[in-house]
This record gives sequence, C-alpha cells and structure tokens, in this order.
Amino acid sequence: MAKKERTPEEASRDQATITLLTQATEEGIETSFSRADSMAACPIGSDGYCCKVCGMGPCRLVKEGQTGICGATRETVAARNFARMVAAGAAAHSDHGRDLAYTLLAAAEGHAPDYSIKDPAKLREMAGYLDVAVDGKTTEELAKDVALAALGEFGKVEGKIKYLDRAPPKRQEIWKKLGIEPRNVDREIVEIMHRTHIGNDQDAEHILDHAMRAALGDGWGGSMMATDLSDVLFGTPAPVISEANLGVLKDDEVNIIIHGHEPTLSEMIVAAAQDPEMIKYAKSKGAEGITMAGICCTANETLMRQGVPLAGNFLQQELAILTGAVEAMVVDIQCIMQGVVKLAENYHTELITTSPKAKITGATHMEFDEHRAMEIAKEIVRKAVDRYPERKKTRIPEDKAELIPGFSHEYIRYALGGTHRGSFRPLNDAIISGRIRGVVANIGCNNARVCHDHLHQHVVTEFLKNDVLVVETGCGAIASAKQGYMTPEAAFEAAGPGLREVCEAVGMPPVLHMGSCVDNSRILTVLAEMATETGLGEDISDIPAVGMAPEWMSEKAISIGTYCVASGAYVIMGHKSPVSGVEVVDRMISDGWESKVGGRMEFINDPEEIVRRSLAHIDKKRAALGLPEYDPTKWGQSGDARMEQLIELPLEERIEAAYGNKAE
Ligand code: MSK
Repeated sequence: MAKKERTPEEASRDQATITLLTQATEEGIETSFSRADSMAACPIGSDGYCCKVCGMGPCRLVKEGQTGICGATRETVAARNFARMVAAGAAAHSDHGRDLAYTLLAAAEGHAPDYSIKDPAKLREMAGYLDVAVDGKTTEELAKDVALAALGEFGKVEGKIKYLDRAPPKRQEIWKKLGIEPRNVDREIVEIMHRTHIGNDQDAEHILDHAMRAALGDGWGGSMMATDLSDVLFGTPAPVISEANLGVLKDDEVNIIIHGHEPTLSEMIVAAAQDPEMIKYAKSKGAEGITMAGICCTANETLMRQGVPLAGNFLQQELAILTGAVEAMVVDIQCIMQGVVKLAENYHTELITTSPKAKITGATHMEFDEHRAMEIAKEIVRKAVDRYPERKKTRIPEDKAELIPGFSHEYIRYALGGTHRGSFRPLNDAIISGRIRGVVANIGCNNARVCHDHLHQHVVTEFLKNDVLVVETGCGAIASAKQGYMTPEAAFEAAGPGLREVCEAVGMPPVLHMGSCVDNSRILTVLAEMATETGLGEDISDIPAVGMAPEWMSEKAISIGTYCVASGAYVIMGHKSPVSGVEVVDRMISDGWESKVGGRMEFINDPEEIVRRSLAHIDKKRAALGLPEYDPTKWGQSGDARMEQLIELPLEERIEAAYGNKAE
C-alpha cells in the first residue's frame, strides 16, 4: 500500500538534508526517503511472526494461537527471528575485527609494508588481556603473537573469550551462573544459525538466552578486539578539530567520500590524498586540491584519528552524490545502500567498491589488498581526480558545524586525571555529587521510516538540559556533531548547570564522540571502569546510565542492544520492535531479561517517553545507590559561568559583582 509522501521538512530535521531532498523532489530523483514513502513495511514481517526458515513456508502466523506447518508457535518464530538478527549483527562486527587481526599479522610479518604499529603501549595492553608474554620481544614479534592470539579468540577449542575478564567481577559471575559466557566469537554465531534451523531449539526463552551469549561474544569479543586492533594499527584517538555535514565538500576541489566501516583502506586513501604527487595531479585537472570526507562509520574511524570531516550519516549517503560535487564514493563494508549506484548514474560520480565481501552490481570494483595498500589507494585517488573535469552543476549546502571528537576511553581517563593520576574517579564523583545526573549512551543508525535525526536531536537536547552526560558512537554521534553539540562551548548553551560546570572544568563537550559502531566497546570499557572505581555500586547494572538507539535499523544495532542488556544496561531502542506482534517475546527481552541479567530492552518511538523513562531509570538507580536526589539549583555558580555572566556588564558593575565594592 502506497503511503503519503512526506515533505522534506517532515522527512528530516537536518537542514542540508532538507535542501537536497527538496531538489530531489523537484527533479523526480528517487532516494531512500521517497522509497520509504512509496512502500509500506510488510506488517507480518515487521511484527516478527513471519517464519521463512524452511521450504514449507513462509508461514504467516497472523492470528493468535496460529502455528507454522511444523507446529512452531508465534513465540518460537519471533524469538528465532530476533536471534538471527543478533547473529548477523555479531557476525558483521566480529568479522571486521578478524580482518584487522589479519592486517596486524601481515604488518608484523613484513607483508604489509604500508602499515606499522602506531600505538605500541596499546599493543602491550592487548597482550596482557590475551595472556601473551611481552618480555624480550621486539614490537613486531609481539604484534605477531597478539594478532595470532586475537585470531584464536574467534575459534578457540576450549575455555571462554579472554576479554570477558575486562567486565566487573560481579557481571562475570552472572554470565557464568546463567551459562551465557561466550566460548568463542564464531561458535555462538554459528550456534544461533543451528538452533534456529527447522526442528531445533523451539523454546523462545532458551533461544533468546543464546542470543545474549552470541551478542556478548560481539561486544566483549569481536567488537572490543576490533577497537583495540584499530588503535594499535592507526593510533588511539585523542581530541582533534573537525567539521560535520555536507557543507564540508568543496566546490573547487576533488571531493572523495569514504563510506562503510573499516579504517584499513580509508586510512591509506586519506594519506594518499595528501601526497604532493596526488595534489599536483588534481591541480593538473583544474582542481585546487583534494578534499576527503566520510559517511557512516568509516567516517567516524578517520574522523577520530585524523580529523577527516564528516559528510553525514547513513541517510545522507545518496544526498552526498546529489550535490553533484562528489568525484568518487569509495565504499568498504556495511550500511552501503545499493541505491547509490543508480543515483550515481545521474552524475559524474564513480562508485568504487573495495571489499572482497561487498561487490555491488554496476559499481567499479577495485579490490583492496593490504599487501599493496598505498598503491591501490593512489589508484583510487587518481580515478577520482580523473572524474573532476566531468563535473557539472554543483549544489553543496552551506550547512556544517565544528566538532571536537576523539574521546577514546584512554583519553577520557587522561582528561579526568592527567598522565600519572588518570582515572574515572572525577566522573564517578560528579555523578555521586549530582552535578552529573547520569550518563546516556546514544548510538545507532538513521532509519528512513522515522524522521531523519529527529529522535537523536530531541533526546540529546533534553538529556543535556537535565544534566545528563551523553556519549555517542555511529550515526547518532554524527547527528549530534551536525547539531553543534560536540564543542566545549556547546555546554554553555545546551547543558544544565551541573553538567556545564563539569564541562567547564575539564574543557570537554557535553556530548562525547567515542567512535564507530564497533567502538561501542569503548562505552563498555568506561562502564566497567566506573563500576570498579567504587561509589557507583559494583556492576554495570548499578550505574545511573541508559543506552539507546532511537533510530536503529541495522541488525548490528540489535546485537549491540542485546550485549548492552546482557552487560546489565537498560536499553531503549526507538522506532519499532522486530517482535512487536508477539507480546510474550517482547516481555521476555524486557522483564524476563531484567530478572536474569539486570538489564532490559524496550522499544519506544515517542521521544518524550524515551526521555521520561530514561530519567526515571537514572533517578531510580541514584536512589538505589543512596545518592542525593538530583537538584539542579545547587549548581551553576562556577568561576567560568560567573565570568560569562559578568563579561556582559560594564567594568564597574563587574568589579562590584566580583569583589563586592565599587571601582575607585
Ligand atoms: S554506520 S550500523 S547506520 S550507526 Fe555504523 Fe550508522 Fe547504524 Fe550503519
């Protein structure tokens, strides 16, 4: 059934997006926004009771009590569908981690000469987690052993994933008691596929317990290793200055968009684009230089380490091409819409696929090989430059905002206590005193079925007003970056009095950009450190914190949500539950999971309700810890805040206000 077409203002809250959607509508160009308007979601599939795991179906269990041909109940079907989403999401993250381990191995063995160990301290830290002996080894020898140990975690024969030891001891006990400690990364994913095959696990609760086990293998295994390996190879992020939104594209330069998730090739392309030989080549074609910008999580990876600007988030990938100013869109893995190929046919843009795992019909495939990384990167840059003379009319929106990303957990620890006394103590103290009411991790995608960026923007604005520190990754982080919430100055405008004081003291933005989708593992690390720092209980489930993905759409987001719940967090997913038609299963992942692991998953589409429930949860956790009730009237008189008020006054009044006597 065709739906009503939304106006650009109804489809997005982002001005650059609205401008380009208006143009697309005028020119009759199709985008994911218009496709979402012209095609309603299948109600049976979206409610979770379509079963297509065998050739007798698909069975559509539309009536209460109806079963599939094999007799499978709606509960079994919904739980199987949910678990398969977790398997796909966990596989995507973890396979990304595995490839990074192979890159590290190749670099250590001297087969990938364009890569080096950028953070040897982190390499040694990884060695500690993986029980790899450090003494007497060169960096390369250690890197080889760490890479092999990391690869072993994907398919080890016995035991459990070693990184689970990074969780608070109380949490590890819960996993052990429930029997959901992941044995290795791959096994739990494979086992989901086995269990959900026709005629196997047919107890919804039992299937969902295993979904938690596989998701934990993602969060505390594949994703966490992916983050660490990226830091070892490309450097652990620290603050840099950059910009976000389509206004970062340049009218007089070759624009190359990098899109997807892996930093391995994109880091090389960024380096290649700065090569004087490449810049000279661009000038020979009439351009002033080469601009790199990113979409989705490849963007977040190169932003965090190199400050490469963000062109936009998931729903802006087609719009970047619509500017007419993009010579090449270079994609690797995950979240790449097939629609970009057809759209690019209207422009001079070359769409280049690079991963052996992700070819797209109609795109130019230039397969990446880490053994000759820079050579391929330069070929790609040259190809983009060759397109520049074919550029026609451009319409680059003016919108862009400054940001300071780069908040790895290592940097946060350092920012809070310095090199020798770095710790999460000041953060815990700020929460204990009530300056910071609690923490929200706002992560995840955009979804063409909900107004682009609206839920992200709304909830983050409200949390800041309520003195809640917001940490972000993925496309949610890009939404806040575009909104201007990622500069220290944003605290003056947007934060409540207590949070503002903390931001002033530390010099940090009220919303911290912590990286890409796999970097949600950084958030797990922060939570684990907060739980063991004392003062906020002994477990992640004790902390006044909430996780959310208000505009989720990918299976990876379901895996992330599930591992956060299994780690003890209250998680709110926006949009719609993939098991909304089967109340029993919806209750299993909320009340049921809460009674087992202390975390719960809820799906809420109303932004006001997301905020209300989050604050209620934070306040409930504060009360359980015996912390003072949140009272914003106690804060806001710090030196900087007073300076800002006083600076507006004439000099005599300033002196009187500051010292209580008039100027002589
Ligand atoms: S890119 S998984 S749309 S966050 Fe990581 Fe964005 Fe979601 Fe893809």
